[in-house]
Order: sequence, then C-alpha cells, then structure tokens
Amino acid sequence: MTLQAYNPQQALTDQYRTATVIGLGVTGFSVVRYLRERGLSVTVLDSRNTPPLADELTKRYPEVAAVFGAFEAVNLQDASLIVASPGVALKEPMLLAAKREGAHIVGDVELFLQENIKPVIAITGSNGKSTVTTLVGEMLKASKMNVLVAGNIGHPVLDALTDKAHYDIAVLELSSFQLETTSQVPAEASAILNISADHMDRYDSVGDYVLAKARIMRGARRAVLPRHDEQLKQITNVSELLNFDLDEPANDAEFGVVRASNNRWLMKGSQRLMKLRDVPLAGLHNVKNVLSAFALVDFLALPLPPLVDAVKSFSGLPHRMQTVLSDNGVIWVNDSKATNVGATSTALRNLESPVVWIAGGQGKGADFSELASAITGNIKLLILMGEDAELIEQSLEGTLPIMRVPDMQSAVNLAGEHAQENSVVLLSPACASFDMFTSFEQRGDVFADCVYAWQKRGQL
Ligand code: UMA
Ligand code: ADP
Repeated sequence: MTLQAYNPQQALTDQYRTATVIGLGVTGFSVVRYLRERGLSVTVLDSRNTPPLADELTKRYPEVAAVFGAFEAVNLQDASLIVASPGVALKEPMLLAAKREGAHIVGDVELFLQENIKPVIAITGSNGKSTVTTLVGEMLKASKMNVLVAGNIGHPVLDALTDKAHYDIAVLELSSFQLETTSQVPAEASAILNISADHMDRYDSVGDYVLAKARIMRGARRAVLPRHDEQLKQITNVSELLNFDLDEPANDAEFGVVRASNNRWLMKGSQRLMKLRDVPLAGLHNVKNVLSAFALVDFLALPLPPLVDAVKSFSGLPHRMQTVLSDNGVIWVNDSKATNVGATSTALRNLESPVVWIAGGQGKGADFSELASAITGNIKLLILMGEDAELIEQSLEGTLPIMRVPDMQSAVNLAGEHAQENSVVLLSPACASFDMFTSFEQRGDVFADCVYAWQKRGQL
C-alpha cells in the first residue's frame, strides 16, 4: 500500500482520516478523545492483555477498535498516522517496521502544539521539572493570568483542547520521551534545567538521552540553561539565551545569587528579585529551580511583587523531600519522586543530620556507583528493597552499612529501630516504583502509612 505523504503546512487531523494510538494509559485515552472529536477513525493497541482503561474505552468509545496483548507488526500494516504514548519506545520493532513503510509517528504534544495558538513555556531536565512547572504556573496565576499547566506533570496536554479550557498561556512539562515524538516546540521560552543520567534502559547512551532533551530547543524563541553547562550551550541553537546558577550574574540575561551585607539575594543581573531566606523550599537545588522560574517568565515583563509572593507561598510538591512526621527527635522524609541517581544524590547532599536512608526499586539501567560521591559520614545506614536491591548493594559495597528488607513496612520498622535522636529517615529510592507500587505517589503514600503505623505501635 502507498501511504499518504505528510504535508507539514496542514494539521495532521485534517490530513488523515484514520489513526492508530499506541498505549492506553492517560495519554492514549486523551488522544482517543481528541481524535474522535475530530472525526478520525481510531484503533488502539496496548501490549498489556487488560489495560486498566479498557472498560472505560469500550463504554465511552464503543466504535474504537482495540487490540490488546503483545505488539505485532501486522497490527500496524495499514497505519498512516500513529500516535505513540511516551512510555512506548520508538525502538519497538512494530514501530520501526511501520516507519520503514512510511507511517507518520507523532506524540500527543505534537498534536497539541499544532492546534495551540497561545504562548508556551516549556520545561525539561532530569530533575526539578514538576517543581519548576508548578512554580511558573503559580507565578503566572499570581500575575492574574489564566494558565494551563500540563504535560509530563500528569495532565495530558490534549485534555485542555478537548475540555475546551480557556487559557492565556500554556506551561508544559516535557519528558525526553515526549520530546522524541515532537518535531518542533515553538515556545516563547524553553528550559533544560539540568542533566544527569536517567532512563538508561531506554537510551543507548547518556548522549542519546541529552539529544532527546535538547529537542525542546527546536523552535524556541528563548533558551533558559544552567550557566556553566557548556555541553547544553553547544547543542542549543537559539539566539536569545538566559542562564541561571548560584553564583553572581554578570548581566541582565543571567540569574544568580549575590551576598550583600547580611543577606543573600536572588538577582537578575544587577536587579534584586528577593531574599534567598524568603524561599520556603529547602536546599540550594530549589534556589536554582526558583531562579530558572524567574528566567522563564522574564519575557513577559510582569510586575515583580506578585511573582515574589508566589515563590514565598510555594511550599513544594508532595513526595519531594516532604516531611511526613517529626516524632521523638526523628524526622521522616518522603522523597519518593527521587526516581534517579541525580535526585537521590541531591537529597543526600542536602542533609547534615545523621540519616537512615531507604532506597531501591526498578533501576532503569542506572549506574548506582555514582551515588557513592554523595555518601558522607552522616549517612549511617542504607535499607534496600525492590527489584534492583542486589545491584545497588554491589555498587555501594564498602561505602556504608547496608541491610535488605522485603517490603516498605519492614524498611520503616528497621529504620525506626536504628534512627537515633536528631536523625532523619529518608525515603529516596533512586529508582522507579513499578516493581512494587503503581506509581511514585503510591510508594510515597505507603511509606507515610507505614511511618504512622510504626509511630502507633510505639505508643501502645
Ligand atoms: N504500554 C504498552 N507497551 C509499552 C509501554 C507502555 O502497551 O511498551 C502501555 C501500557 O500498557 C499502558 C500505557 O501504555 O497501558 C501507558 O502509557 P505511558 O507509559 O505512556 O503512560 P501514560 O499513562 O500515558 O502517562 C504518560 C507519562 N508516562 C510515561 O512517560 C512513562 C506520564 O509521566 C505523564 O504524566 C502522562 O503521560 C501525561 O503526560 C510519568 C512518568 O513516569 C509520570 N514520566 C517519566 C518521568 O517523569 O521520568 C518520563
Ligand atoms: P521531575 O519532575 O524532573 O522528576 P521534581 O520537581 O518532581 O522533578 O523532583 C524530582 C526529584 O528531584 C525530587 O527528589 C526532588 O527533591 C529532586 N530535585 C528537584 N529539583 C532538583 C534539582 N534542580 N536538581 C536535583 N534534584 C532536584
């Protein structure tokens, strides 16, 4: 069969009358909604035998054909337009075969950007995306703007279009997976917050992962980058560059920190933005996050006071260094969103008290020996669980005492026995959660429940 040639000047939904959606998670479901509203005939494939949204699909869209179970190339034989969910690798043989046959493969973000006419702020990076995306959203809301916050943060972008939500500006958190299926991101300002290795089960090298992230700069009018990352600067072909870091900024395109008398100030060039001590989020990595948020909204030239008020009242997101309980001199901290080595290293470096550290899960091909440089004398004990516990133990052997447990309650009980007064018990897994939990949120909630159960037991 000869497939129809794609015309980049015309919206995909005007060019194709049929589409195949790969993956029936929240993204896949939102894509089905979007395509059906535009009258396309849709087929859905999912490699699970019974994806959780299967019943909902049949109920809402009985006309949509669904093929569940192992992916087979034959199911894409006649597909011209394929919309792939971010969790499905483009290396998937069925997709490679379809591409060879001339199929057009995109993601939900590509479809959104084709139709969106409002200004976009786009954010990627290995860590801090959700924090910065939410904070930018709060800063714009405080400035009386009607903001859409969507993307990898958990709200599929196309839901905004199908819900016909009114917004003046879109703030999008974009993962490397979403960027792989997006040709251009015509944003007013795009940020790569930082890079540390992640998703090494999906990429052949860190270089490939960085290149996927760098796609966020295709079509960007302004780039926001960490000041001293020469590699990112080299691969960013955007004429207007803004940067951020914790040192002194040299000019108005630089955001940083200066010490003046007894205060440290967040600065844009020589302009004071706010006192560092008024940033409620803990840790210097969060100061970088706040600086990048100021840089991202800079092009709007908004009055400063509402922006500063938004930062002052932003207490952070759950599951990121969140205090669950302070009891008998022990602070229990939930950092379940630390799903990679970079995030957990930051958590360990930020803590000065004695730490009992709980980690483990699905390692995604990470090199856990990189954690060793963040392990100083105050990290007293590592309690490991999950699929890659053995691998982490081998990688960190000799750096600190390590114990293994089968589940979260055992981890919490053991931590409670070992934590002395003035200690922190930190859940910072450096791994994905899917071996034992449905999501990082559920893992964090289970941790909190186990901590409360431990506390209750102590009170009996
Ligand atoms: N599926 C297959 N075969 C595969 C892989 C997946 O059939 O090989 C199916 C699954 O069976 C499932 C569906 O695809 O039914 C899930 O699709 P998905 O994995 O793309 O996940 P969604 O539910 O659509 O959620 C996605 C993002 N998930 C991933 O990128 C893995 C969510 O980010 C995002 O919030 C959501 O879209 C809305 O945009 C999560 C994430 O973990 C939080 N992101 C990674 C991260 O932050 O590190 C990138
Ligand atoms: P993402 O959306 O990129 O996963 P989050 O804001 O959800 O980022 O934070 C994820 C994890 O990374 C948390 O453990 C958090 O404490 C840590 N983190 C947040 N910002 C940074 C940063 N700038 N550098 C390193 N780690 C960070």
